[in-house]
Amino acid sequence: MPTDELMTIARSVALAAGSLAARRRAEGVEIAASKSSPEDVVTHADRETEALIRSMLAEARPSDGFFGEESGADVGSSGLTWVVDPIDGTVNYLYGIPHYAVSIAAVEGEPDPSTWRALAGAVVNPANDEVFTATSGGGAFLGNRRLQVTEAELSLALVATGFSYSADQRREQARILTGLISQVRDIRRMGTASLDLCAVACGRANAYFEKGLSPWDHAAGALIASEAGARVTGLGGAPANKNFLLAAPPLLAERLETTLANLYTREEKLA
Ligand code: LIP
Repeated sequence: MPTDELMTIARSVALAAGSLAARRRAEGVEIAASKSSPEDVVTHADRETEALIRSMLAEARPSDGFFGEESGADVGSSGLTWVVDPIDGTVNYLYGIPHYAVSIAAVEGEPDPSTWRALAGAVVNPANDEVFTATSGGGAFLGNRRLQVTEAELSLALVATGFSYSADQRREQARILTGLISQVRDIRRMGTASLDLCAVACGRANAYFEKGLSPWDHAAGALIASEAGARVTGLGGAPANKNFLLAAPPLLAERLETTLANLYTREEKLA
């Protein structure tokens, strides 16, 4: 199927799921369970939204695989997998902060960010009706506006980042931030990886980096950022992965990656 048709499916499903998530938010959100730590929660709306996404994708593309944050993975027979975060920015959503997103990407190959090829993606923020989309080789868009990153000096870069649900990992991340913050314009911690990547794509942030992301956090946003001209990478030229992801215009990405690599200990680079 052409990538623009995959993107159309991702966008329409994300819009429907976003409407559901917004309705549930207005009705009041309740925690269903905690996951990796008490801070890492899943709401009933997360689960309901992923179930809607899963059913719509199964109807549209019954042979494809599915890899979702809340309901796990099903291998398909088509060679394509839908990588889904039903509500990215769950803590923002729980607290009523209007900065969360439905993130849906179609990838070719195994649902492994170090090997997959992202073909199409959509990130929808139901709180402000912004719709970010991209297709591989077809560009990135906010609505109908094509997106293109612009370079910035490191010292004038507005850098987005995020923190782990693990207190020990947050302690390490804060140490890195202490070393970085005096070398850049400022830091933003907005709470939603997919929208952080879209922020890089549309110039609301010059760069974004984070350690410990899950595949569904960045599957669609990384495609949107790269199609807008950003370099999306891991440390030391590795592909973006759970260990580390950075997105920025190419020259800034190189400077920021070098700066961060000098801040991480050898052990942290591998963790
Ligand atoms: C979140 C990411 C965010 C990260 C959080 C969490 P979730 O995803 O979007 O960037 O800092 O720790 O991983 O859990 O809301 O889907």
